[in-house]
Amino acid sequence: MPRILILNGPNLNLLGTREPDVYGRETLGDIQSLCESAGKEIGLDVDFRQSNHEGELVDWIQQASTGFDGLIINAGAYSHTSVALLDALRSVDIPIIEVHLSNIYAREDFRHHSFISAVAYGIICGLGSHGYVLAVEALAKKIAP
Ligand code: DHK
Repeated sequence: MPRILILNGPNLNLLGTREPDVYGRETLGDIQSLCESAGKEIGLDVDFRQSNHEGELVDWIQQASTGFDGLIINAGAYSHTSVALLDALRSVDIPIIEVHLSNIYAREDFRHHSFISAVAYGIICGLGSHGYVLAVEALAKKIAP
């Protein structure tokens, strides 16, 4: 069965209580369950992780080359700051989708640029948790069209 890795960056562990007007009331655990169910339905094995630490995310991205067929990433605030994540993603030869819960283009100017976008073949933002499910479905089609 194809395997995909879903990575979540800093502060996403606080979903449910953090700025619910922006990020919704679902927890990261809820989103994990949605992704796992979507994966099960399509026939994708989903490995879902979160870290507040840039270096740990870099390590996981580097490891994604072996054993994973695709990657979904919501890098949180590191999307807007991290050349290290961009470089790590460039070293990985699997399809990447960038996801944001909120519409980053309707928010502060500093959120309008994402380093991740340069290496993603698709970007989903503003659709809340449903964006993750759409990303799982899109990645499944990309991996096994
Ligand atoms: C999540 C964050 O934590 C922010 O730093 C980003 C993103 C947006 C989201 O919408 O999922 O700017």
